[in-house]
Amino acid sequence: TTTARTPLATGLPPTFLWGVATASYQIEGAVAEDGRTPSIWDTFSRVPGAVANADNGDVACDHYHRMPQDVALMKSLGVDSYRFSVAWPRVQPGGRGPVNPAGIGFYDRLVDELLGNGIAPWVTLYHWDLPQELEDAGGWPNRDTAYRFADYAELVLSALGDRVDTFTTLNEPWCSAWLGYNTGVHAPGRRDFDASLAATHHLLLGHGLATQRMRAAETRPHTYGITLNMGTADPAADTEADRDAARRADGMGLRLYLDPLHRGEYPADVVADLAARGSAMPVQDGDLEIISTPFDVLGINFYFGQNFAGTDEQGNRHGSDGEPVVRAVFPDTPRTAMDWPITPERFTQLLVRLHRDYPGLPLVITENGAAFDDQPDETGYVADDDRTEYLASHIAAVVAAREQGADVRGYFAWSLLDNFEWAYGYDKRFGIVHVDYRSQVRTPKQSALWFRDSIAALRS
Ligand code: GBH
Repeated sequence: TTTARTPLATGLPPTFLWGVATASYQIEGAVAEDGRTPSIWDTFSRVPGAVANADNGDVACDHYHRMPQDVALMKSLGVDSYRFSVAWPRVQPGGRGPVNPAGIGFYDRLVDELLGNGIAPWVTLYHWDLPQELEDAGGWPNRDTAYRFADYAELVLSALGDRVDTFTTLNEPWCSAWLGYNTGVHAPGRRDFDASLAATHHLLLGHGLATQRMRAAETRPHTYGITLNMGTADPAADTEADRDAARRADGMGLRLYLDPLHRGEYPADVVADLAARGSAMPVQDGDLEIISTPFDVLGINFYFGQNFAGTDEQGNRHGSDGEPVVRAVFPDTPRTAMDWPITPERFTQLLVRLHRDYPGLPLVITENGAAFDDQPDETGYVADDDRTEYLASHIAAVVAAREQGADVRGYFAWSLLDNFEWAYGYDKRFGIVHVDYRSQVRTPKQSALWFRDSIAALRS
């Protein structure tokens, strides 16, 4: 039973896809087993100061050894689908060459376990664990990595495509490119603006090449897609400076990805801004045709919306580097444990805008959720009213967007389990199931029971 006071979600059809999501490095552990080679996150998490408390994914949720029990947990929640990522350095050690039978064997067993429990596998090919050997060869700023990714995608399709219907290529390429190569807060921790632009282009190229290669290799039809992180970018005030800052944030964060994918061109205003600072996307002939290869579903990861100001606190429009100021100003709302604002109405705004500006793309929410300062009782149970309310209000935001025409077909909660939250380590808990990292005991939180009951109610 649940103690949630929040009303159950209504207004969604029985066919709506309900799921939970995870990612390989965040839950699997077993980083040196069965031939897996290091990824950029194994390396980065060893850099002093890179990850809170010097945490790493060596053990994480030990999912690699507890997979059947974790599938049973999903089954108990009644979800239709499980979104997980495949660890490239398990399946193709070093990022080149033939498939590693022991590595792909894990995902083979996972897929069978899911199907045996009536849960549809939803595969993400790349959730940030690039084989370190490929980073040593230049990483995503090196064009060759896009071709290596396409080879890897075909290996996975050949091994799992007989049973898996949905393959998404990349999770949040903005994070890989911008946080990994420009701000350096994610692996591989580089700080080079032009390298991050090259990474963006080669991630998108890799997506297009992989989609083409999988389609060519398949022996039955599949659903292909990509997942992007999306916020909203509104002007902090209705001034020319703030409107321009919001345009720039939206351009670099959203349109730089969606325009080439959907329209086959980089946005002209962003290209002009880049040229003004002497930078450009490293486009070769034919690249945009590859990048805009048709795909079937757009995955959306939404956490919060932001406002932007075009001036610093002193009112200057340019920073010390001479670049225009684009300063995030969080909306004045309650915050999560990440200090992120809680903005469900911006979620509706985003989905309606995608429907208007990028028509014809079926949408699935591939991640939505929140970290809060959970207080487990002596049995490990967490009465997380805050997370329950976050999920309920954001699912209601999806219902509102659908009523305005947005073609949203599913929703995956982030995350099934508390897990390794990247640079925040194990401090931040996004799970709807609590994990005691000493005992590895899993205990569904109130939000998980609410999610289970909501799904059941919508089906009945
Ligand atoms: C997702 O990243 C990841 O896919 C997932 O692995 C992770 O655990 C989860 O979210 C929770 O963090 O303030 O400039 O960074 C989400 C990363 C965080 C990217 C919010 C966009 C807002 C812009 N997103 N961020 S900025």
